[in-house]
Amino acid sequence: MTFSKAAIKSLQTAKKIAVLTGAGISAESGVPTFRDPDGLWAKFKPEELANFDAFMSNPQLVWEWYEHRREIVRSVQPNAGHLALAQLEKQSEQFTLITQNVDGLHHRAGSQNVLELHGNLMRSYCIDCRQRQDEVQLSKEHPFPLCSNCGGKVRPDIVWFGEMLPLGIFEDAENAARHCDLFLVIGTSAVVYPAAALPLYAKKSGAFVIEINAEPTEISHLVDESLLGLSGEILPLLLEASGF
Ligand code: BJW
Ligand code: ZN
Repeated sequence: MTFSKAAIKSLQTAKKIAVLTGAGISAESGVPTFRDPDGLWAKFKPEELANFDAFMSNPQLVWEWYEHRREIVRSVQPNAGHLALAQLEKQSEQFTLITQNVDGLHHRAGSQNVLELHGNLMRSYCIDCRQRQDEVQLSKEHPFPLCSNCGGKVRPDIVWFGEMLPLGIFEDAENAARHCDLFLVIGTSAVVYPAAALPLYAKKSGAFVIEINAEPTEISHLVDESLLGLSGEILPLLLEASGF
């Protein structure tokens, strides 16, 4: 694959880099995306599982789904795309990795400055007293977990549709997007807001925006460079071509 001079130069000269990742970056690790033909939403409807009302009406079903996804994530490893971003961070003056993913693979790859916009699959909390309750054990007798502090229902620490993003995290992400020289958008269909607005904030503020995705997306026509292909292949090549 060949890269444009402008893309290489942007990597070589950027002092402040911000990155937005989505489910696509973890696909090569074996974590299903949401909207691909074989993705999570092909089998499970978001309205049945990814909102608070669904959880309240059937916590057992929702927990079965999350437990299944926790098992997948426990069994996989970060891929070359995650590792390339961790390497880029080490060699950058200022670097912010904003992720919509809840799988924790960026941390496991060694990334440090990570903003998790949509929560984390391995964390849970009580809907009544809000205490963290990460040690969730499901069994036939306890098909969904109850709080050890107050007995309330425990839910996954995931941002569902219609819910606010964690306090301060989106503000930090927006700040990074508005003040970077280079913005990378990787493996996201860019349809879920407010995350999908971040590349647009970066572009409006004068950053060079590069998208890496398996297929064109909602924002492809707005970015400076759209690289079509697998992030686990393109990212290492792009870093190598830029002398990292
Ligand atoms: C590869 C690859 C490879 C594959 N290499 N690429 C109308 C307009 C605007 C907004 C709204 C609206 N109606 C409602 C809203 C708001 C709503 C929203 O945006 N909805 C849209 C869908 C229309 N947003 C919200 O509700 C957010 N909160 C909010 O707005 O709060 C304010 C508010 C509060 C109260 C009232 C009103 C306002 C919260 C959003 C939370 C999203 N949560 C989810 C899932 C939770 C469930 C769970 O994880 O268990 O987060 S949704 C799901 O989508 C998940 C993801 O993080 C998110 C983004 O998906 P992503 O990562 O882009 O994945 P895919 O599958 O879509 O794309 C993968 C891409 O990778 C594809 O393009 C592939 O081609 C590519 N790919 N392999 C490179 N190897
Ligand atoms: Zn509680």
